[in-house]
Amino acid sequence: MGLKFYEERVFYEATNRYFHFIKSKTKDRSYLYRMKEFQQLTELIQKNTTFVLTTHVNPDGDGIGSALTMHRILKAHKKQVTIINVSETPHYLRFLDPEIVIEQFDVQVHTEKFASCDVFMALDFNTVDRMGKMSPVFSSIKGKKVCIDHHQNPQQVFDVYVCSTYYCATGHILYDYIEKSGIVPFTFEYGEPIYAAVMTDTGSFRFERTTPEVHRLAAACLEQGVDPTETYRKIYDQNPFGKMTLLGQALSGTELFGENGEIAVMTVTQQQLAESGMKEDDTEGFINIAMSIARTLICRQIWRRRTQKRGRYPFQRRKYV
Ligand SMILES: [Mn+2]
Repeated sequence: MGLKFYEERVFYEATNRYFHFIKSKTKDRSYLYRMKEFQQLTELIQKNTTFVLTTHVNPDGDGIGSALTMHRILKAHKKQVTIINVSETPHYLRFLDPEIVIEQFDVQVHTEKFASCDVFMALDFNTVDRMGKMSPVFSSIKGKKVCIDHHQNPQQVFDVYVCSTYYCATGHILYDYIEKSGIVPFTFEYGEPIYAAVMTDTGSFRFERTTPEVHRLAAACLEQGVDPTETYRKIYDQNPFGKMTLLGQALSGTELFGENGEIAVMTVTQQQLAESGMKEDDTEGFINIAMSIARTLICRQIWRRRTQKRGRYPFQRRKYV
């Protein structure tokens, strides 16, 4: 009984946070003119030579796509630029980086690069802890620190912010920047990573920030030769069979709470993970499938771990939708 009560309590917390998020989002009118930030960014690019870019731990399509887009903008301006990520590029996003310009963080090799670069850019995250085990190098950076991101409440540790929750993805910010600043002509080499960034962060053009402007962005990418069918297939149709059997188990164990079943609870056990041969990261997207249950507004995915010592079931927050 204790377990049930705890589950319900955390789900009501999740509900409150969700409505707070929606309320705060509608107040954001700061997107109307981003030109000041875009001019700052252009000046930084023009006046400096060495750049280090990074995205968050466990990068998604937006993180990888944005980093590659900025890398290509800087290369077009003959800058020295390195992308250093803490996690390796997920296999389904490697087609975006055919020349393998993204490097994975190595303390020995990269510490000096962070310390000595003219400009450091954080793409698709806004707090230092999202750099995972790479976080300690942040304080060694002597150059300008730039945050380019679309999440709420950026940490006050950067020198320049190109941030607004108006945008559906960091790739959307970069598209707007290219369009408004004319820093580079918009071609396929920017269109492909930007399309992947926006497609993944909007849940394939269906989440709330999918505006007419976002569809015009998609149209511009297609005009440059991006193939929507192929891009989707490369990113999403890559599931190992074990992931599908795990999804089946997670769905058959899903429970509904609330008066009309507005809250869905999906549980994945460590035993199920082990049996399917999958890792926690492989459950990415499960929550969206639970959200497709009619009338469900909130879903939370729970990890149930049985600790050897006490035989308890601690919970870990996974994701709010
Ligand atoms: Mn993003």
